[in-house]
Amino acid sequence: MQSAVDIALTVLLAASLSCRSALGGYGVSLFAAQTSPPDPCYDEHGKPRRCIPDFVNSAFGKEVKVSSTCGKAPGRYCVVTAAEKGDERTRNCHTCDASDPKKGRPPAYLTDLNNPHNLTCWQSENFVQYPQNVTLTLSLGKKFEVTYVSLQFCSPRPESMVIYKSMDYGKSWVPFQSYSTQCRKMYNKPNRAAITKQNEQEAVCTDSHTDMYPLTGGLIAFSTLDGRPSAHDFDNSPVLQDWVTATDIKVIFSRLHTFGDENEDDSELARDSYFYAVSDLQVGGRCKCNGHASRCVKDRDGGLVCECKHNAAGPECDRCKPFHYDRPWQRATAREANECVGKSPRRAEQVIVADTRGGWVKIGSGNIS
Ligand SMILES: [Ca+2]
Repeated sequence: MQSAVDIALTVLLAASLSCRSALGGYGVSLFAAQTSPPDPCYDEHGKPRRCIPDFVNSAFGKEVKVSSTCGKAPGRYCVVTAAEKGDERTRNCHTCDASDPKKGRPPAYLTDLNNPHNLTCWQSENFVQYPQNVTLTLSLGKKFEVTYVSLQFCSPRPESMVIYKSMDYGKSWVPFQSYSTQCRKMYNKPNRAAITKQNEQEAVCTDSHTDMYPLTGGLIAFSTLDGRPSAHDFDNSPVLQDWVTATDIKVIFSRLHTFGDENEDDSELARDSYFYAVSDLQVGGRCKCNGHASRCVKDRDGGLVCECKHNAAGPECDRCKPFHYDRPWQRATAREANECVGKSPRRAEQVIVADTRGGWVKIGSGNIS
């Protein structure tokens, strides 16, 4: 129950605010000072315009499911070093132990803060060699438009690996790009095939970035639009808009590089030197909102959704909200916001008043907008 004083205060406050509003917009400027910065989805005149969420590393802090991690039972691994290619190699051996925070190399180290002065590396078990593989699977939680996928290695880079994407939360997967010294043999694909307008949505295999050197710190960075002819006209390319869309990313390490010593005399020492280790997995891109939202927010269930403007709706602002179907939904472009058009009925109102003869008559009806 409100006390009499409270009610009196409320009435006074309401009265003073309405007075200020009436008196030359004082009330308006009072509120303007308190509101957040202008909405990027509208220009200074309130006209809708395309808006997009910030560019982020959507892998950061997310859980990566990994098929193999060292240290379930504490075990030896050896790091091979050589000042340069052809130099004599030395091995320094350590222990991987998942139960010891100082000696564990867990999957969480794939997506933690990447500090170049203190690299944290996830590491697989030793010698998971072809035809066995190691997979890393990452769910982004919703559709993103992915610009790049990158991996920074602590071990040598793999001899063969594939990056896949899913657009349906992991039900089906398509390759994004593969890397191999033997594209044809491993993945039945030509090496560095040309991409034309006819096959822009096709994954390519390349032998670049597959050298065993550097033995640590090597990078693989796949740029989704690189070399694709319609990239400069992305707004008008539904094929490429589809190509960059992903809900999940999977990386399969197919084959380890070795020095060929794994079957020699001291094969155990050699085998303990071959594993996959990665310090940073990044998926650079933007939350996909089709140009109708400037940010993504958590919904009631904790899932990520676009904060749709322009009368659009859906997790990716991929449809029009009810009563706004006056023209078909469209993605916003740099030139045209393509907002959904229509009017929401606040209430279907019928105004009925008493007529002079003692009966009732309807004097107005319909939508108030
Ligand atoms: Ca790390």
